Amino acid sequence: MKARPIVLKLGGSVITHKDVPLSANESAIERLAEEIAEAKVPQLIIVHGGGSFGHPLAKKYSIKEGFNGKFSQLLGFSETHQAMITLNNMILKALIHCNIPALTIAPSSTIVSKSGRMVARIDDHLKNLLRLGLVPLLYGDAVLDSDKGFTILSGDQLVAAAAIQLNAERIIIGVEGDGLFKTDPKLGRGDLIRTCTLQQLKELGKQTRKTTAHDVTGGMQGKIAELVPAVEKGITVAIVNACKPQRV
Ligand code: IP8
Repeated sequence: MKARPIVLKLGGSVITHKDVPLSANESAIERLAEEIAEAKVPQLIIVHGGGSFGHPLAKKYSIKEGFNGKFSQLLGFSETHQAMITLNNMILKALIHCNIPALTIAPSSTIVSKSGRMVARIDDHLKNLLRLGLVPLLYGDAVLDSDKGFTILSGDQLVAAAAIQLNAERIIIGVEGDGLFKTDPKLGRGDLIRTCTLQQLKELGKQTRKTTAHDVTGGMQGKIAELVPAVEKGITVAIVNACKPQRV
């Protein structure tokens, strides 16, 4: 491959209205597609989160916890995945509209996790797409799990796995806030961390709150836990405010 790829995550709270179920933030999606097109990154992988499409349904049906044997939960699994492909299609459409040759890889059809962790390699498939000049597009999804029946695979886990397997140059995580804070900015004592070492990131992971009300995949703490192994491999991670124009 020519250049080392960049893996970009579009956070669910950026591309959807997190408080309104199944509500996409269309203007943010269109703006981000334009910004991605302008950036002309030679090897790019995009992963998006679930926001108000994936998380409320995953929570309602306890999808992350695994299959409980009930038919109603099977329908919930289908519904969660359906919500994600609906959101994915909006993003795909916006990217294609901006002349980005994106191609969706549906995690539910390609990945089987083991106790919630992605064990398979996806790099061959990604490399084939990148070689052709395509932009692989993945997303957090409801996936089959060899131990639990099914579960939720977060976009952050996919980002880290793709970046590690492909020895990415960089991970860019587009979130709703300005990045990592020493204390939770929503609690009023935000102190933005501009740069941080691997050791500091590990410490922060312990201090950060586990979940937000809407998030089944662990909020910022889940994000940090997924990113640590990528940073350990020497991959730089930038966490940027994707709600602000031109940050991504
Ligand atoms: O928003 C979760 O992905 P994330 C996807 O990246 C679902 O954690 C289906 C809840």
